Amino acid sequence: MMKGNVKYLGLILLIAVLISGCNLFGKKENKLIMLSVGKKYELSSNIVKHNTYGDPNDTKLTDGIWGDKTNASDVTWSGAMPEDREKNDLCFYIIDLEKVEQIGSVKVQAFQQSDWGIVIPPQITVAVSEDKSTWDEPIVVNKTPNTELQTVEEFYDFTVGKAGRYVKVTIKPHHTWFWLGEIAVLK
Ligand SMILES: [Ca+2]
Repeated sequence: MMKGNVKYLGLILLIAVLISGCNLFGKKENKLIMLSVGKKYELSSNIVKHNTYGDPNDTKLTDGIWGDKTNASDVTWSGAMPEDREKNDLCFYIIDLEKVEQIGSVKVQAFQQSDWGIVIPPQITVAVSEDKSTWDEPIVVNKTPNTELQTVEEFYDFTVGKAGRYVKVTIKPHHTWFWLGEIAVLK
């Protein structure tokens, strides 16, 4: 009986070590520093926020929390669309990192829930600036939304490799709602 218990304890210890090892590995993977967490951003004036699933205090896109891909109605999502969905003007967000930082990359999370009329943006661009007046050449990521798919979590990755204080993320919507979870500016 005792031997069995010892074996059992050993197994628990082994599992504990494995789990902590995985966590350590995870931490290593997350070594990329998120420069954008807690930083303020401004929105283009044509952005209409969703009444229920919007971003009332302009905090959700830089709170360091990714959107919950299992639930379009989760509070982690910021729902928005262009004022005139026919005209489909570009919508943008400008994050202020508060000082010039070396920016390695930017990662934007979007979500699609077709039956809600939420579709991933066909294009997102990222540009950086040190003074908010002169912008570097935008980096473009295109995706082809498939509205046949009910739910889609999509990440848009931008390799920047430049110094800047302001990060401008421009969304080209799909003539409808777009759901964003986070704009992560990584060192
Ligand atoms: Ca977030």
